[in-house]
Amino acid sequence: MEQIKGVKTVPLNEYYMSGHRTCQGCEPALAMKLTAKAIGPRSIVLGATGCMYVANTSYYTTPWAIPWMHTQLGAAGSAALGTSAGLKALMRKGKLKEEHINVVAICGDGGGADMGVSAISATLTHPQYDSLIVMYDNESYANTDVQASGSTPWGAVTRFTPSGTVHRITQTRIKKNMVGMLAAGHPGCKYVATVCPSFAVDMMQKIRKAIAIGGPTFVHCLTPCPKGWGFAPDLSHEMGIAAVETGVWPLYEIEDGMVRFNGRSKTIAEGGKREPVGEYTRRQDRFAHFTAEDTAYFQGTIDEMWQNWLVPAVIPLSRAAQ
Ligand SMILES: Cc1ncc(C[n+]2csc(CCOP(=O)(O)OP(=O)(O)O)c2C)c(N)n1
Ligand code: SF4
Ligand SMILES: [Mg+2]
Repeated sequence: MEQIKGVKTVPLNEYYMSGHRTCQGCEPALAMKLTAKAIGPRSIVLGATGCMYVANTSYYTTPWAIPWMHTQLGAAGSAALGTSAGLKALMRKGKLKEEHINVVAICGDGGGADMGVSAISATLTHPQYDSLIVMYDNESYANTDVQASGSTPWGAVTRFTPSGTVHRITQTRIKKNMVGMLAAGHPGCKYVATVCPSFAVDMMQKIRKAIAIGGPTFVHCLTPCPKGWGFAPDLSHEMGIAAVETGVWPLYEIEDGMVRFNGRSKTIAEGGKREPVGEYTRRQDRFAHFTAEDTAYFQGTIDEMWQNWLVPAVIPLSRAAQ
């Protein structure tokens, strides 16, 4: 497939269309649309349980205009690997015409960063099977009413982490660094990247690149969720932009072990200004209980990742003085 060079070369055809029942302003739905555009018609999509399964599979309707199959919540990795291996076997036996079919598994953060991380890890150790895993990250188990996941940011209110009078902050865990972890631990995986639908061309370019590179690849997509994060549906787009501009969500790709920052994150990595994280948190109800101290603490975790990590915003290690 040809690389998408800019907005003028974005494919016009849609393969994720009307027929779904996601909330207004649902960015995971936009992530599906952009992914489908980038992968095109010769593709099989495997969708793990979550909003992007439940809201997309109402009886007798589907937004998918390409083959789509549901898979179990923690099974995006195994579904991708099994489908890719199955296609290969069928083609080898002459039961299927020899051609490249894109295998793309899609999971949420609960399914991918928590429950399914072992299956994703296993898939990334099999370079002979082509597949892409896209993890849309709305930073909660949204479909079951917004419980905290390992991908929920510090301090955020969820159904399981309310803010109380005795304990203002009950979500005391720091967001898991999924891409850094996968990149550092899987030498057989040639491409991992972070994306956000607010940067649509960048996202489609990376999805297509992941497929073109071959082998198992992984893309982590930050997808603002109006219901779970508590903001008006027309603000989804700017919420993604604020995540990148504040440095909360760095946009980068790692190809054959080389890290490349993209867009605004490249400017930040080169020493450019980051907006204060308050510009991001103050617009979301899940952070409404934050005091100035809480915002300062959250800011500190973002500063730490950009200033002190071995590879800023990617690998959370620093070297001890010998
Ligand atoms: C093994 C298993 N445990 C629990 C559930 C219930 N369940 C269905 S969807 C869901 C939330 C999934 O969260 P995530 O993967 O982040 O996707 P989102 O709902 O946020 O889109 C849960 C817990 C399930 N379907 N299967
Ligand atoms: S809860 Fe969030 S992720 Fe789920 S359909 Fe609504 S906006 Fe989309
Ligand atoms: Mg989720």
